[in-house]
Amino acid sequence: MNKELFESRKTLIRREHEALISRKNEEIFSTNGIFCRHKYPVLSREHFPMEWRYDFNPESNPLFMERIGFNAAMNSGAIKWKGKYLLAVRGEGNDRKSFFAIAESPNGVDNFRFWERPLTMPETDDPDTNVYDIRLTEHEDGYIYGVFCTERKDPKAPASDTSSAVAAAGIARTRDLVEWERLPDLITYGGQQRNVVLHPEFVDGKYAFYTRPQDGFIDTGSGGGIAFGLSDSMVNAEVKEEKVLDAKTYHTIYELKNGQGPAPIKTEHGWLNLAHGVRNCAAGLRYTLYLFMTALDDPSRVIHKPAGLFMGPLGEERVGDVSNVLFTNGWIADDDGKVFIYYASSDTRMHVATSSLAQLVDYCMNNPEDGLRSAASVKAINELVDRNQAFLK
Ligand code: M1P
Repeated sequence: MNKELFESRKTLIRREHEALISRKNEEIFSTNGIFCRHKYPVLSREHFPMEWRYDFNPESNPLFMERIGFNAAMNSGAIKWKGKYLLAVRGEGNDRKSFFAIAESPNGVDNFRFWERPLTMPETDDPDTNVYDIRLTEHEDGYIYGVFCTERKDPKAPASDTSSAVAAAGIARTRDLVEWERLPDLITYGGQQRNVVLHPEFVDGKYAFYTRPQDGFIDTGSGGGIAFGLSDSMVNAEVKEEKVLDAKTYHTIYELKNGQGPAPIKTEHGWLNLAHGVRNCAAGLRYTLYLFMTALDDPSRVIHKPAGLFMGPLGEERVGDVSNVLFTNGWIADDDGKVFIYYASSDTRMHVATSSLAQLVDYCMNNPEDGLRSAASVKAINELVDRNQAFLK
């Protein structure tokens, strides 16, 4: 046995891993003044703990080879917990299976370290093939809920079809983010479901969900957009009626489909909502993020919606397993009004952008809405130029 090789590889890989996870991040100056990107991804496949990847026994792994490989650290739920910034990461193994794992940072922008083990999510009687994109909601009932996509092979697919799947909303709850109680999947009547999110407060004494009814596994078809519905219970959650609150719309960044991001944040002016919109182009599907505000007395009523995208994939963010994608399912609002927006690029890695409630509210309330025609966009530009005349002399 070449003990020297084992030790030297172990030491080198440990040193480089430690340097990566303790690297300080840097805020990048933003000309838009709305949010600041950060220089480095906060998590990537290289961040997974060495103990999850290597067999540390020199007898059984004399070459210190990786035994379990990881492909991506992406679409993460987020929560501030006991003073720490936590991401409920969608890890994806080389085996294509996604799973959840908590990574913790002292400041929200760097030094994210995974907890000792991935999260053990209990299964229902109908086991999940794949689970992903968890949204964490600290509900006023006292639980933290995780609502996520559970994917299973389509039982109606013929034997020759090894791709067709069915997506539904899985639900689990916890009080400590370690022990999770799995509840039955959400029942809805609008086809399949992905991007389902629990609202943090009761609405009319009921649990409120943002849903995304879809005809098929990929196509939303007649699903229509981000919808809203109420359930009497979380233990047997059922939304009988889904009302579309933000419809997919011709010639917008959410022309093909859209989906709610994380649970909305309450402000004195309304609920801040962050979502993703998808459009088709010659390069394939393009996923960008957008922001809108709903009424405090009725979170299903949109009251402000700036035109177009809030963030789109830029530079290296454009490239990855599924290129040209930004996706978000986690953000954290601090007590001082700072907001950490966690987003994944191209289904590969996690980033953070920082902003504030004041900036996001100002953006929602004062940036022009989409007039849905080129002429309306030109009119909005001209109105801004007109208003600027008095200040540019
Ligand atoms: O690959 C891009 C995203 O595709 C899906 O989002 P949607 O259901 O809106 O198409 C999700 O599977 C998401 O995980 C993924 O990032």
